[in-house]
Amino acid sequence: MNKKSLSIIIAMILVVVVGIVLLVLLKPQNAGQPFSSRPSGQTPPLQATSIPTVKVQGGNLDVKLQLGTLNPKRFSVKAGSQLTLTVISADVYTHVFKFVEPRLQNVFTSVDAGGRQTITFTVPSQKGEYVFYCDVPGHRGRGEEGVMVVE
Ligand SMILES: [Cu+2]
Repeated sequence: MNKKSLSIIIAMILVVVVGIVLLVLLKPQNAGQPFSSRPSGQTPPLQATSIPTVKVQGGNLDVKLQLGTLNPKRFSVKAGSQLTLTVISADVYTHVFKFVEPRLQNVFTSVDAGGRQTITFTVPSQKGEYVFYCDVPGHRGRGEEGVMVVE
């Protein structure tokens, strides 16, 4: 095999490799990503569109925690109202209910496996979204996270 044909073969291999790389890089766009059909500039948060919002009735709400999830993931409540949360461990693990918001740090409870605890507090008068989660290491990352919508 002479030098010329060797360099032709190398050039062909390069073209094929570059072609494959381009295919791999471009494929996701051609296949169409889940949100590519959404008009640009309109990107509501994922939770707002895909997770139903449970409206709190009568100032009481059960929140069930279990490894990897909690229910409801999103609830709405009136600003400044009194809310009693019944936090339930729906599996064989201890869970810890907690808000991210510094002003809600007192709204906090630990529940033993299969147990329940109630917490009553005054919902903030400031409208907005307040994230709550399970504070047991590793649980929030598995999906034990939700949003209280104050409206
Ligand atoms: Cu947990």
